[in-house]
Amino acid sequence: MRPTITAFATSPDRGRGLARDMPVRWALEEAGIAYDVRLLSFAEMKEPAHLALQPFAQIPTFEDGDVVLFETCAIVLHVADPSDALLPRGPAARARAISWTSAAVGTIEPPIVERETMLLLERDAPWFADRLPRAEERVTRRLAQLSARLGERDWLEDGFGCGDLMMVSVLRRLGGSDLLATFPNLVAYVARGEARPAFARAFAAQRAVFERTNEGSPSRSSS
Ligand code: GTB
Repeated sequence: MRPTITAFATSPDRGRGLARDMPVRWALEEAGIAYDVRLLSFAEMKEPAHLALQPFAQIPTFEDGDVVLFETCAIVLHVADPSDALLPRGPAARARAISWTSAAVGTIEPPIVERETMLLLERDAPWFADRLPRAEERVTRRLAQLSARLGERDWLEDGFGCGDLMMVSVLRRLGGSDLLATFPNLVAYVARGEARPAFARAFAAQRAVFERTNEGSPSRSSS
């Protein structure tokens, strides 16, 4: 039996792999787990059937037998759990990988999402011009700290792990912004993540949804 995840039927990211089904797809690909995808419209996300899985009417979710999960970080850690490729066996290294996975969503992502929300939804607010630089400073402060820690290493710990998967996923939300470009080692880090074959498979799968939708329809896919 294959796990089923949910994703946008029509993602606002237009196939750029920025929605949060992407790290889940990537983790499944790294772990070598085939999966099904249930695509949801925004209306379907608000229906009781989906709310039973995700109380906040969001994607992604993950169903595998009696394991029913929401929250990207929790899903990625669950998928990573039995996989040597994503979570090391030793308890100390394992705990470090979990720390980095949590740091990606708990420490690095919030200022990135705050800035993104301002740019997308709040440009017309009277305070926008005043507050944007401060939001960008908050992003830059975290990027500088992360950059200093990563240094010249390929990955945050010894070898690629779910902490890197989550961190690269979060950094990708900065796109080609100048904020990321200020830190060449982070740009190279993101590129290393994107160069992984599992990333490419996950990216292609979500991109195919966008391309099919643009041609004109379906509501289910497998990968
Ligand atoms: N904390 C939850 C988790 O990590 O799983 C957050 C889930 C979440 O934010 N889901 C978003 C969602 O369902 C999609 S991924 N939003 C619908 C809603 O809340 O009504 C976030 C996202 C959306 C769009 C882009 N984009 O267009 O680039 C990027 C990321």
